[in-house]
Amino acid sequence: MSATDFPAWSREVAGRMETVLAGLLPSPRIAPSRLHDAMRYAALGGGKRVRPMLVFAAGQVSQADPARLEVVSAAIELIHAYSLVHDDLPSMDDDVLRRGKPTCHVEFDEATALLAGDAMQSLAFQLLAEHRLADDPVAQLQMIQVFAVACGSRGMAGGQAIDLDAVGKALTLPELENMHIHKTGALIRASVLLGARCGRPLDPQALGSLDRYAKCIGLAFQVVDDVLDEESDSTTLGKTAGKDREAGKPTYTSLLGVPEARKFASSLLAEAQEALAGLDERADRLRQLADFIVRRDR
Ligand code: GRG
Repeated sequence: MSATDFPAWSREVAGRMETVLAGLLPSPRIAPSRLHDAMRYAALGGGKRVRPMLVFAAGQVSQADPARLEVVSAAIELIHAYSLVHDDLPSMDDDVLRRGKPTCHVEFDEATALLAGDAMQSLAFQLLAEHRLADDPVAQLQMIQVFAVACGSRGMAGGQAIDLDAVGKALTLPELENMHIHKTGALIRASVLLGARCGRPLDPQALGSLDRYAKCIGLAFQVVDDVLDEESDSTTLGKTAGKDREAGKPTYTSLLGVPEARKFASSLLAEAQEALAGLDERADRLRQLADFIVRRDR
């Protein structure tokens, strides 16, 4: 497939993820079937699959085996799906719409949604432990450690704690950035780093470039998310638009306004592209993905 045909490539990754996740998630015919149904409801049939795209694009840089990238992508999507299910619970964002359908706790019930999130998190780590992801087992253990930190209190879950604490408060720009580096950025960064580590060992300079790219793109993703939350509608987004403003949450648009937030996203995009300057055409998918993340409309 041509390197320029990004839409076809992104559809291929999304289709592949659907098949891979459907095969890895427990069947609803196996007990406890309601829990398994809820896990499949939350993880299948929706989402842009941006994180798997990042895994596959980073894997191209190190010429990684696609079978390894599938496992890492599945694990990351399961963590992402768990975070969305828990984030939507009445005790957190209390939302009723996700990926264009009722949230997991609305479709099932609160306890089942909580357990579905828990079980998806466990399944993610089970997959990383069960499948060969690196030639060297120690390198694989390091990958799992990097991933665990990205998901935990020093990563995504910690970012969510900062987010919950920030409701109704006026955060400074550095405080907002810190929140999003953890809440949204940590998993996006892990997608790039783990995808790259599935293949041939990269030199420290290339790894540093990918890390810088991932940090910029993780933050840009959130800035654009804030702009879309402000400017788009619930049907296009598949989730309730304008929720953050309504809840009194600090966002890039509440701090900077939409035009400045857009400019900030563009400067992060430029920095992400600049970070890849030393890499050859194997990084082209990452370059295209950076554009997609900043220019998307949902
Ligand atoms: C509950 C531990 C815990 C963490 C929740 C990531 C997160 C922390 C909550 C998700 C809620 C949210 C709106 C976060 C902001 C940006 C974001 C991660 C949006 C959703 O990601 P997309 O746009 O979603 O990639 P799709 O549905 O396309 O996969």
